Amino acid sequence: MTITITAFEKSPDGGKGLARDTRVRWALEEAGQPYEVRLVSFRAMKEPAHLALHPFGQIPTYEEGDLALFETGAIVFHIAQHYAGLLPDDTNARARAITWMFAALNTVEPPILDLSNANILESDKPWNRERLPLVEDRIRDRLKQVSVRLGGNDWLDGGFSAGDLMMVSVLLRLRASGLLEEYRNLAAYVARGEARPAYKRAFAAQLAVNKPSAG
Ligand code: GTB
Repeated sequence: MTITITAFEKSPDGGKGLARDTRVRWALEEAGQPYEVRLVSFRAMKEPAHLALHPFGQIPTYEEGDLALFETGAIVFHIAQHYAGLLPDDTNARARAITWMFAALNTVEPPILDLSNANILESDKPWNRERLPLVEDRIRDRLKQVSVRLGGNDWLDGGFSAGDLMMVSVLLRLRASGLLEEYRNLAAYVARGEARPAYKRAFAAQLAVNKPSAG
C-alpha cells in the first residue's frame, strides 16, 4: 500500500530539516518503506481537504490505504509498530523505547518549543529579554537529566530505537541556540543520529524540496 505524507511546500527553515516531516521521513527510511510526499502551502493547510486529515491544519499527515493519521508521535509509533527496525522485540525493552518517545515529546520538547516561540513570536515583547534566561534554564534542566541518563552510551536504552529517533529529532532544534553543545555527550548523541544513513536520506529528501534555490 502506498504511504503518502504531507510536508511544507516551502519550509520556513529553508531545508535545515527542522519541520516535523523530517522525523516521519526518517522513521520510514529506517523501516525501509518507500513513501510519497504531497506538498502543501500554508493556505492549503487551513482548507477543508487538509483539515479533514489534520484537525489542527498542520503538517505532517500520514495516509496508508484507508488509514489517515496526524501527530508525529502517533505516526512514528504506527510505523515502528508495523514495520521492523525501530522497536525491539523484547516486550519490556519495547515498552521502554516507547517511553522514550513519550519523554521526548512530552517532557523534553515543550521547553524547546517555548524557546522557539520566545525567539520567533515573542521577540518584540518588552518582557522577552528578561524571560529568555528562564526559558533557557528550563531547557538546561532537561538536557542535564537526559545527559546523565545517556552517560557514555550510544543510545538511550540498548540499541537505536524510535525513542532515540524522537529524542534526536527534538534535540536537533536546539542547534542554533548553542545549548546542546553545553552537554558533550548529547551533542555526540545527536551527531550519531544524524550520521545514520536513514537520517541522511530523510534530510536530503526534505532539502531537495526546501533549499532556497529549489523550485
Ligand atoms: N504536535 C504536532 C506533531 O508533532 O505533528 C505538531 C505539528 C506542527 O507543529 N506542525 C507545524 C505546522 O504545520 C510544522 S513542524 N505549522 C503550521 C501551522 O501550524 O500553521 C513545526 C516547525 C515549523 C517550522 C520550523 N522551522 O522553520 O524551523 C520548524 C518546526
